[in-house]
Amino acid sequence: MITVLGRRNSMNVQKVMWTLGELNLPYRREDVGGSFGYPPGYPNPMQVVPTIRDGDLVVWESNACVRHLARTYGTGTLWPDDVARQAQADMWTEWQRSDISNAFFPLFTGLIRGFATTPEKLERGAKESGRLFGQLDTWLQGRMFITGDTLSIADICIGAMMYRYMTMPIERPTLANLASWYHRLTERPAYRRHVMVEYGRNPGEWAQREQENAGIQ
Ligand SMILES: N[C@@H](CCC(=O)N[C@@H](CS)C(=O)NCC(=O)O)C(=O)O
Repeated sequence: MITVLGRRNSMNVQKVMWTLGELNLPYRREDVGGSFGYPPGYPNPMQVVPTIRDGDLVVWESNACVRHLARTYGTGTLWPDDVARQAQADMWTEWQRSDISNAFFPLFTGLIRGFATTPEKLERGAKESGRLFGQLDTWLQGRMFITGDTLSIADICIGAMMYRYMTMPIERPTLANLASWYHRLTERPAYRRHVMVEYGRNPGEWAQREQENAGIQ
């Protein structure tokens, strides 16, 4: 049984939950982080979520958690079994953690969570996110998913952002391949269950949704 420590409305936790759902693995999730705080002895030195326990092994850093689960339980599916596709999955997973996160997180936290920002920063974040997602749109031409015909860790790490990117009140460029890919994600039961979690429009609604999601597995 895998234990996930992390609140349900965290995008980084959602990556892990979605992975578990795709792999059909049994799990237990505990509410940690945000308004739930951190229990004594929480085994992540960074004091952030998610953290997973898989037997005696503790893993933190969301993309490392996704990789661990995919390599251990999803080789040939979420972790492709040929080296070219592994490299592509890795490449885009790194891109999620670096380029697109740098553009998207200040936009999301400024617009929805009430973190300090300015209209100029929000505009820049939306423009830069649109530009970067445009690169992914080009890559997706002729591909169902990021590494080909089947879902991989790259789709999970980037796709976990997409629900928010596509539903936030921001300007988005028209990107047909990206929109089709997103639509394919929304048809997956594990995506609907773990990622398409309403997050509210402001800090008050965010806090309310966080509590409403307490205890949901
Ligand atoms: N690089 C880390 C970032 C983790 C992170 O910053 N998580 C956020 C939630 S998405 C967090 O823990 N925020 C503080 C909190 O919820 O208490 C990862 O990918 O796991």
